[in-house]
Amino acid sequence: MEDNFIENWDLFLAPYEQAVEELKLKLKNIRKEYRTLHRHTPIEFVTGRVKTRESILEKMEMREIEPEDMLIGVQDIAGIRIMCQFVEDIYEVAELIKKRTDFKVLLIRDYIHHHKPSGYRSYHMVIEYPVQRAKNVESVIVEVQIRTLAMNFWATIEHSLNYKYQGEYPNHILERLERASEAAFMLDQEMSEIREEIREATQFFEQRYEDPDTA
Ligand code: 0O2
Repeated sequence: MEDNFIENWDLFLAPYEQAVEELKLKLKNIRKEYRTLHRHTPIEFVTGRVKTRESILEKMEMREIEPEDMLIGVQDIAGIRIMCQFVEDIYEVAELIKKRTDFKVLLIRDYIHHHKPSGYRSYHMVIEYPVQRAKNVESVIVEVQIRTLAMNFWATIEHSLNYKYQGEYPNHILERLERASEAAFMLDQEMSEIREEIREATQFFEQRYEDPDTA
């Protein structure tokens, strides 16, 4: 696919880079605040990335997205991933995000209550984030994915396999992936059942060992 519909890709991607850096810091600060108050933090860790030019073009080609529809069709040029211990934490983080005044939530896709046919589970929020540039404010779209550690484990493995098989899984792999997705779901359910005990144990442990994120 031709890439000249964007004059300068570095310049185009710069506000997305800035949005990801700022959001990572803001979310890490939520974690820090909870820890300072010695409360269970719903955020375990945060990662973020900006799609490369190649990856944007690849997605557009695969989904037959025209250049003028890029911003609607590729909503995850900037992506933030928030990992949580428990499913309940995901919804707590989602509430915190909805109440923020520094950006706007545009839409929500709950792939936990309605998992994808692939077995993918995660909570997606598409937000509009205003980035203060040198001379103006540029609003960019950021996809925030919130998931448990178990959901993240499954999605990471499936993502790597998808690269190899390009979505055309042999049956035995497909079956294993489906079973692994159910197993991850059950692991989350089991952990939720004993979360009060886990929380107490974690807090006890954390008070003795310094968290590099809050140091
Ligand atoms: P990467 O490398 O992860 O950044 P839509 O399908 O358009 O209604 P959705 O699902 O939010 O809405 O968008 P999309 O484009 O399908 O998926 C966006 C991102 O969600 C993907 O990014 C993945 O990170 C994750 N995702 C969605 N479905 C799956 C899935 O079945 N398996 C895994 N492992 N991840 C998934 P990219 O573009 O794949 O890139």
